[in-house]
Amino acid sequence: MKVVKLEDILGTDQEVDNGNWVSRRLILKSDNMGYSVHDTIIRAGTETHIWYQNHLETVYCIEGEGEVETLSDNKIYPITADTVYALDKNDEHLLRAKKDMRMVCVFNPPISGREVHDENGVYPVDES
Ligand code: 9YT
Repeated sequence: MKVVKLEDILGTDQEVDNGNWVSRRLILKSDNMGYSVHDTIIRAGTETHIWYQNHLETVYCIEGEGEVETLSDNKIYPITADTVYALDKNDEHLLRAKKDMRMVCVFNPPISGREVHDENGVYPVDES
């Protein structure tokens, strides 16, 4: 069995900061679980364009306050603690944080480790 403590990955390659968010990647592709698990802080006052065309993501907000706007229909979903959203249609969206938001994110297929969004809000396909 594997045990990972958040404090042990802070400041390592498994902590990825893109400015709007910092993603602490706890379980990665190399762990061979079929998904990755991240503890991500979305910084207050930011808006991030995201479109995971190659991944499904489920996000559990455990702290903070913000909203998601899905761009196909311009619906706005308030997101606060104890709320899950699942991007089950690879939904293109804007993520806005009113307060710092702490999110537990699960990706299928798993993230390898260092990915950040490209200019279209996408993570690349990992062919390795
Ligand atoms: C909630 C969300 O999609 N945040 C962007 C970062 C991403 N979840 C990650 O890599 O942890």
